[in-house]
Amino acid sequence: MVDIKLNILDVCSSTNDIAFKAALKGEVEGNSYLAHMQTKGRGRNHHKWTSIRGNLFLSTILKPKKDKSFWHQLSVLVGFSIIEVLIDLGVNNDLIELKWPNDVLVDGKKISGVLLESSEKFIIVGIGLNILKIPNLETKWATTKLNDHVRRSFTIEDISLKILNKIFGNYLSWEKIGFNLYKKNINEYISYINHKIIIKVNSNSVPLEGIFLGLGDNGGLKIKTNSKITEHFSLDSFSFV
Ligand code: BT5
Repeated sequence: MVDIKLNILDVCSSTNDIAFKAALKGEVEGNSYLAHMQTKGRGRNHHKWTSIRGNLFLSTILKPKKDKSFWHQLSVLVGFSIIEVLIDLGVNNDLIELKWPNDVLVDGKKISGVLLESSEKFIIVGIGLNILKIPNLETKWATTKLNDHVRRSFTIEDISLKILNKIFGNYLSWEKIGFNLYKKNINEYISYINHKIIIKVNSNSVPLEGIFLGLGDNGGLKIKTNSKITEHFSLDSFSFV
C-alpha cells in the first residue's frame, strides 16, 4: 500500500517543480501536489501546457523498485489510469483514445497529457486534465474538456484523488506483475493500430514506412517494416498515413 497525501496549492510555477523539489528533500512516494493554477505549466520537450484555473494540475512522487529501464512504461500506464477514471466519471468509453506516449483524447481531441520527469531515485508523474476550460491556443490537436462529456460535476480534489488511487493501484500491480498485465487492455485504447506509420528514428535517419501493431511487450511502439518487427521507445518523429 502507498499512502496518498494530497497537498493543495493555489498557484505555483509547475506542480512537477514542487514535487521534484519535495522528492529531492526526501518526501516519500505518494506525496502529491495539486494546484489550481500554474504560471509555467510544461509538457515534453519544453512545450507549454496551458494552465487555466478550473482545470487540474497534479503531480505525484513514485519511487519504483523496478529497474529504471522499465520506468518509461509508466507513461502509458498513467494514461490508462486517467482513462479508467474518465470512464468511471461517465465519459463514453467508445470516444476515448490513448495516443502514445502520453496523450489522452476524447472524441479525437486532447483532454489530458502526462509528463514524466525522473532522477536516479524517483520519478515525478505530472498530469494535466482539462475540466472546465479548453485552452485558447493554436495546438496541433483540437482540445476538449471533461465537462463537455459528463453530466454530473465533480470537484477537482475528488477527481485528483480518483486519479491518484487508480495510478497507485495500477502501479503496485505493475511493480509486482509487470507491464504485460496491462498490454492488452491498453492496446484497446491505442489509436491507429494496423495503420501505415512513417517513423524517423533520429533526426539524421531516413524515414521508414511500416505498419503500426500497437504497444509491444515493453510498452514501446511495435512496428512491422518489410518482414521485420521492431519495438521503439523513443523516436525523432512519427506520423500515420
Ligand atoms: C503533455 O506534453 O501533454 C504533458 C502535459 C503535462 C502537464 C502537467 S500539468 C501538471 C504538471 N505540471 C507541469 O508543468 N506539467 C504537468 P506534450 O505531449 O508535450 O503536449 C504539449 C502540447 O499539448 C502543447 O504543445 C500543446 O499543443 C498542447 N496543449 C497545451 N496545453 C494544453 C491543454 N491544456 N489541453 C490540451 N492540449 C494542450
